[in-house]
Amino acid sequence: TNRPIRRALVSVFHKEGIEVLADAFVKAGTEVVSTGSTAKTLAALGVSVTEVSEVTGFPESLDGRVKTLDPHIHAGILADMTNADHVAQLEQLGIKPFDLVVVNLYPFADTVRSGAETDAIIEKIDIGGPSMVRGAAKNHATVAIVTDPQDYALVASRVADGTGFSLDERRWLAAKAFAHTAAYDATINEWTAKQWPKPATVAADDEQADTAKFPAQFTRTWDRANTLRYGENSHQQAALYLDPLNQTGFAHAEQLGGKPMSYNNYVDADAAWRAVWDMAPSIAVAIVKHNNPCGLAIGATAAEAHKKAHACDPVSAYGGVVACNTTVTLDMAESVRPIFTEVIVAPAYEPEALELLQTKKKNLRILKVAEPPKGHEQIRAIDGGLLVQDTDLIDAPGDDPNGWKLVSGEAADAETLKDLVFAWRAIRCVKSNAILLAHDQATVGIGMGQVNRVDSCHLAVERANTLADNADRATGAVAASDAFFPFADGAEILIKAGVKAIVQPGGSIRDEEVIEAAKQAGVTMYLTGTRHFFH
Ligand code: 93A
Repeated sequence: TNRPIRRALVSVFHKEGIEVLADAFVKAGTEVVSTGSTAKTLAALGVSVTEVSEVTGFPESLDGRVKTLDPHIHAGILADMTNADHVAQLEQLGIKPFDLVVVNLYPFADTVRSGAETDAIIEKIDIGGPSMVRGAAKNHATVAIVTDPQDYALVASRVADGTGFSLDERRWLAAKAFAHTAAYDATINEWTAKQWPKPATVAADDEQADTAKFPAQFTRTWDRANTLRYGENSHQQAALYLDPLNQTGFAHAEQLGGKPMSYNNYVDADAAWRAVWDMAPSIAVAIVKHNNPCGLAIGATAAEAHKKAHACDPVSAYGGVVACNTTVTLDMAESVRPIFTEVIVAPAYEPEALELLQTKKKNLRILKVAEPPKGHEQIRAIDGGLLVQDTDLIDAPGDDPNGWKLVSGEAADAETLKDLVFAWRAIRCVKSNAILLAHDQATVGIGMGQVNRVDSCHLAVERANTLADNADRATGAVAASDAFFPFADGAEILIKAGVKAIVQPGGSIRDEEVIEAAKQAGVTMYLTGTRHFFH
């Protein structure tokens, strides 16, 4: 089934790596047909190349929009040379078949990311390229299609030794080629659907109009970055995929040291990264385990923030993920050093800090992320579907303390209000039901992920009062609740433990009972009007 490669069509936007192919073509005496600048590049590398326009008898025209879109090219790609009738027709038409097609497409996604004008983006929608790719992939019976520069070395060796590709290999190449054009079109769709939602002039009144945010089809292709050793557990396979239109997000973190990232490392580090940026512009450090913070703090320095965050729950911090929203200093690295830590993530590292972490903590995964998290949509798979929502950011109406409603006790003094604002921002990264106690810009007790709010209150108080040398951290702390108290019982636990102020959304039908409990104890209570569930 092997088919030697005698005649090749090459049309590539990215010319990297092409010298490997050129070398093989020269050695094997392969006949090469090529488009404008690809032909120039190949000629400069010593290949005797025929211009596409010579084959078509038609000049490349309309600023390159029409180059290969011609039957002299496409019949050569699509003729199945195992079919006698096709062979005879080609002969009659005076068209020679191709054995190999090498194409890569105009860089549409790169152009969108570069912030180019609409016209420039449109011009980068490749038409002739995908047509050749699809044609050659369909006709894998006799043509090998190559779209991935990673395969050039393989192609070169098959050209040079004269063997060509087997049918199985051509099928595999065809499958890769279809994935390539599918991804390309999905990216175009994602961009155009956002740019051009259904206008009111064509949307019927009774129909749910498309919006730029939720187009009629959610089509997007992520590129596989790497397969992971395993998923959440060792019997689950897993891989990381990257969004071609967002190349600065956490998933694109640069790893500067340590063991390979695992599935759970990605989940936890992403949560930690998000948590610290909710505190910007203050310097903050978060320590996350199992997608929940076991410590989060603001400090005057990164080292101080880390010490405060660690002190919240030194037991749980063992084997945690540490995120910092500013440069990791040598002091902070020293602070992390004695603690078993899985991952550290930050926007930058002092050179001495990086060296210390790389040399003294060889297993520690060190991640550098270019930009703070953005408000991308959140996607969660359910059986047979996807749920898509806006990312919950610290910009909800209830996040501005100026809009909070004082419903019990005295207005908080400046210090207390600062802690309440901290607690309210911090509660967002705690899984519901979430109760968080804070003091001096640091968490001191966190109750997370319980199926009722009373248990979360017990847990927060218990942790505050048992996990540190100073065994009564609930007294004088402030408390935040991610959603309203359905009954007074949860708030009563916090009040009994000695908290001085509580911030919560309000909105329960029993708000009055909850507020009354706070009033009785003279505890300050604010209602934000907005909740921050995190499921
Ligand atoms: O504008 S196109 O859609 N029209 C075409 O007929 C055509 N043929 C090849 N773009 C076309 N191509 C693309 O040109 C290829 O996919 C490749 O990306 C690029 C190579 O052009 P050059 O060799 O001039 O750099």
